[in-house]
Amino acid sequence: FELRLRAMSEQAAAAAAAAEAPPEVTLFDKIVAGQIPCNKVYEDDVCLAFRDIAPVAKTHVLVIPKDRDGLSQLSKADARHKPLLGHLMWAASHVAALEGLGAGWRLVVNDGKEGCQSVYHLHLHVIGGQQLSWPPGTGA
Ligand code: DGP
Repeated sequence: FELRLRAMSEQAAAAAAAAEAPPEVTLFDKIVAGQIPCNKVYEDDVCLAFRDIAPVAKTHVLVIPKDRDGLSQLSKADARHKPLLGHLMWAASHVAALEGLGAGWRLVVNDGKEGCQSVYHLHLHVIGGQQLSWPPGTGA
């Protein structure tokens, strides 16, 4: 039941976020700027990785580009973003290694309302630290 309730609230948050115009300055821009604190796991000149405020598993880290460059969501990607996207994939793998996820982990990108995206600043979820289940699907 709790899982179901959580899925419903994530859908509601995603619907609310999708209904609004994407903000000029996102919540994650504020984290990059140090205006909102985060629990940092990894940082370089291109990206920042920090613990998700509402973890879905023992390890749940978000990897974000410091400069969003139009990537409010993955479906906005065009050819110029290829190096950045590659860097983020590498950083996710690096974070998994730093977090000791050698037994396996998952990389998730939620896109848009039906993908349950709630923050419109591209982010990769690195999830693991315990046995995960599959498929993610509808949760119905
Ligand atoms: P998504 O649903 O894919 O858009 O994921 C957004 C994630 O961001 C969600 O798992 C919760 C997380 N989140 C939201 N606000 C904050 C915050 O202020 N700090 C941190 N660390 N995570 C946040």
